[in-house]
Amino acid sequence: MSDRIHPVPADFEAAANYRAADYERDYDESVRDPEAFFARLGQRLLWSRPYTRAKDTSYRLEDFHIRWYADGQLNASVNCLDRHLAERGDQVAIIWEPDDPNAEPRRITYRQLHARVCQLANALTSLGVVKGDRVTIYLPMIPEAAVAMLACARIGAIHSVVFGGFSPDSIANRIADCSSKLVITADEGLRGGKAIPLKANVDEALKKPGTHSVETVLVVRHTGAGVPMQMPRDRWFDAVVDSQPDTHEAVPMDAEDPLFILYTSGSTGKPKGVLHTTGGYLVWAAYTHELVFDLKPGDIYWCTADVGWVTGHSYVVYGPLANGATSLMFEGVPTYPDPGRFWQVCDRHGVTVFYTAPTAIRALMREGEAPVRKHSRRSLRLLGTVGEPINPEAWEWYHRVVGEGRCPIVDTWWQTETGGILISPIPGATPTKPGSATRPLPGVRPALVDAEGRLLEGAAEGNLVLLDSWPGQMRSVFGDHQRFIDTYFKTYPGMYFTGDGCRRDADGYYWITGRVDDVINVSGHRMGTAEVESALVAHPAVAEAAVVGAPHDIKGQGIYAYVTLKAGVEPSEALRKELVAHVRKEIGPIAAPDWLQWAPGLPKTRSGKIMRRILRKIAEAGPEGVDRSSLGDTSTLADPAVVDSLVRERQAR
Ligand code: 6R9
Repeated sequence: MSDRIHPVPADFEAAANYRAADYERDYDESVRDPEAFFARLGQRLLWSRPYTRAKDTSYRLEDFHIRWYADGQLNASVNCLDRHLAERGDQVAIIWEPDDPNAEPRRITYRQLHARVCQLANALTSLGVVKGDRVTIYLPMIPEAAVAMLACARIGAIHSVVFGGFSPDSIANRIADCSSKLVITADEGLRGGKAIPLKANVDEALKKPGTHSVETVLVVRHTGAGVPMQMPRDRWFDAVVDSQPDTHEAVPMDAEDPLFILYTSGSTGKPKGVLHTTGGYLVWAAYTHELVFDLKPGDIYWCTADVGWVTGHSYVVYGPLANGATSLMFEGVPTYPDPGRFWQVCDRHGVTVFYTAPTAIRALMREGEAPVRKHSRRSLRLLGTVGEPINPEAWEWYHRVVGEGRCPIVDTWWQTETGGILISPIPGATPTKPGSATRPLPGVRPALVDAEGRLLEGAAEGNLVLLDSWPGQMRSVFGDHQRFIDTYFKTYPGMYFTGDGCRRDADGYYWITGRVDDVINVSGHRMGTAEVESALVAHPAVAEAAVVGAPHDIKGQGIYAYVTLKAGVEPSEALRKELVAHVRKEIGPIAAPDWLQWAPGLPKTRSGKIMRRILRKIAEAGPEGVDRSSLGDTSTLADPAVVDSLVRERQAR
């Protein structure tokens, strides 16, 4: 991988909230005196009852517990809304940019958002929802999604947001797992000009076994499409909410009372309900949002993630609103109506901080520079990425083309389980290296271990663990605490295991190499799939690549590469040879793909993660062809048809 260093730009550093010396000081304190450090961090929130102790955690299996600010009380909605009213009640909290570029954006002030959240909190109470009840939210990227989350938080109901792209089966499973009492949805969603039948999907889901706990479905009128309403279960959101008082006395929550559940897939089994609690989660979301994005008054901050993913929870809703920022919420997709949309939106609203995923960057890079250059992007001062390792090629393009070389890039490593960012540059403090998430934030203690759990020192490569807790850490798997302990704390006793492989260089920079189950062992050499992919993508003909291991007679595992070519490039035998030679040259002979299949598209989850499990199965198939049943559930893919074309290609080979 690239070892090119980008220093902190002098003008950025001069204006930054936080510089290198601040980082060293805070990091040292967080290790030397964690109680003092974390107690100070908690002071950024408003507590209705102050805590007397910040940290009370132990990873030892005999005495396992994770508690933060435990005797304190607060309410997340009060922290995101009421607290700001006196000083910035008329400041815009949420800018909403609709899917259709010709439709009107909405600007909602803190005062307006507070009033609407209070109304919904009153409505939920009148519908019998009480503290501890679960509420499923299945909404498009519209302000009502934030309103729904904050109204739940206000009355102490635990929200479970289900991404608007999930199927009726997935919704039903998630409702059944946590026995939701109420569902909040919309008539339809809109993405890239296409209507998504949300209400119809909920109707379908509620016919499935295990969903009888649902008493009420609130339906937001969004596109205005006619949808059948089943009385008395289904109620129009406006009809129930508009008549409610716009003040509400928030329910005080213990710091360790649950705030939300978010389902996430593991390597095996059904999705886990990752449980986050109130105090620690909000402290961490707010602290990291301000620190990593160098938040300043007047910033227009845009995180493109959907609220159906953890990034949307922490960095569209809770972090920015707890900090009194202006958060842009975008309903659409990067390529609609054209691949210049992101930059058109940046110009339209004067976006200063922009946070997206490498997959989006690669997709836009494939379209060339013209759609970017068409828009000014003058307001941008900081760029971020999250979700997967970013290949240096895409990093450099993001930096040079999108950021015109002036905007630092924060490559933020974290997980649904971690609640917020753990490893990332701090833009005014940390020189960056393309492809590296750089160094741990204050309060975070990463380490590398070998397969036996022995700690590795200095420059090394191994499995990424965390030696101690931080406030944003998940507290449990909903309904299955043992699964939480077994999944994360049994592999390496006394440590939290991330499931990621990682390299640390001589400067102490961390380079995430991908999930450990994505590491290929070629002739006894460990090979990161990300590394091979990065090399492939660095070739001018390649738009995107995914690499998996496949059984190999001599090497044990061989390297199987799926390659998507840039628009206008034709596949050929000569190009195939050229790409293999290119990887051999970039990394070395052991990295040369043994097989290379052209892929018109890659199977991705709707959050943009490549489903390597499916690619591995296709790559593993013997002469009898691909066994479709071995591919598992492909219905949650962004485009399930991609799988058919890959299987056809594979069988024809
Ligand atoms: C926030 C989020 C978590 C997994 C994580 C890792 C990968 C996330 C990354 C990254 C390299 C980054 N990941 N950020 N890998 N560099 N900056 O994405 O949560 O959906 O739970 O995924 O994503 O493999 O373990 P989640």
